[in-house]
Amino acid sequence: MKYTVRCWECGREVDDPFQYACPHCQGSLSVEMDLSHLEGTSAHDLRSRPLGVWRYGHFLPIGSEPVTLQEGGTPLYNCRKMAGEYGIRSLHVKFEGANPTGSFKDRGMTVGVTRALELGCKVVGCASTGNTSASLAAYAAKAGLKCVVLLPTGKVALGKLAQAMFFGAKVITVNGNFDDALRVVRELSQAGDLYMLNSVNPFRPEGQKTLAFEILDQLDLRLPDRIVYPVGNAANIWAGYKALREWHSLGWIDRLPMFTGVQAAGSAPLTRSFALGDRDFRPVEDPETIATAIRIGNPASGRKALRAVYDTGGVMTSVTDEEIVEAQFLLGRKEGVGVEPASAAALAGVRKLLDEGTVDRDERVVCVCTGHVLKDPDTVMANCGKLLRTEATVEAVRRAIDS
Ligand code: AN7
Repeated sequence: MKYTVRCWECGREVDDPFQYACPHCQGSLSVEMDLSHLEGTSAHDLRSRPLGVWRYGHFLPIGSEPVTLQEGGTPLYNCRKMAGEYGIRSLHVKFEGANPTGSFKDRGMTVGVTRALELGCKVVGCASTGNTSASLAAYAAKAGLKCVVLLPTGKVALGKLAQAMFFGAKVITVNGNFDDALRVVRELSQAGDLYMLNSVNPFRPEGQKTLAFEILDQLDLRLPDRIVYPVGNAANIWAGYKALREWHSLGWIDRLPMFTGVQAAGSAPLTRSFALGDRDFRPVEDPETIATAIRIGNPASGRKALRAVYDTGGVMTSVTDEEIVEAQFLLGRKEGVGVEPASAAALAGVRKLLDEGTVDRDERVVCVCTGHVLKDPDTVMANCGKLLRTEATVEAVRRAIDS
């Protein structure tokens, strides 16, 4: 695998594997893959390999045996009833909850933790709204690495916290939000305390590219009109765009779908700047939303995400907590698919954009649903009505059924 790590802003090559920003301009980094050996091939040539992250090894900057939990290969559901409810031609859900730790983060972590081993690191760490920490903890366990995770106190869904602790990470909650935790982890990584596996590490989004590759493979390379992502720290939507740009550069596809991002209304810095037509953004100081996964005010990959949206004719929008919960329950009860609130934001965004007329009813849309419903049982219980408890008799149970 030949590749170069470059500053995404100024284009300079960055050789030091322990830099997470450009030493010259502080811009964010990106891996540039040399794909010349794939010229003259097509996406069909990969079809004999099992669906999953490592089907796409040619597009990943890893030369060693990967640390893998068999991530990727998640279902793409054709949600006909949801499509009917929303009044759109076709709506697919890419269900990332089916990954080993229940979120899309596993795609980046298999690459990131393998990279940590290649570099001889002993300690890995991240800041997280929850899913990154759960995923890193699992892959660090598999790799035999020490793992440190920093979480915002009181704002991490129970399932995610339980996973990080279960897999043996050193779990530290900081008094502040995700943006504060990321600042501290950046400093720790610069001081050499740990190898940082947040998505500012350019190897993480490389793994996350495979989410978009899989969507196209599962649609037999019939491009959807639009792919909709929930947006928090903003790396995933950019990774999808980078992925399809790579296939486009090889001539494997002839256009790109419209990359569309959805933020929660209480933490929507990118949506605000999109509305102004800006390519940069101002952070939100006190982000707040029920979708704690995307409760992020200063998205590290915000500028990259805006590029993905502008370059493909997509949009950024935001949805309220009520709209998120409504979409989450509709998907569960119409389709039997359980996703966490942040993931449901993507669906709620589709409904809103349809109602506004921004999304056409004739479009074929794919929603990326990033995490499993079991990640956040508290939100489910708070919105489910109450349990029915009765005497253990047929009569009492019949009364309860009819109530
Ligand atoms: C379910 O775990 O940032 O826009 O620290 O868990 O690439 O950040 C999680 C993000 C969407 C947003 N859906 O993805 C973390 C973290 C779920 C998530 C996102 C996250 P990005």
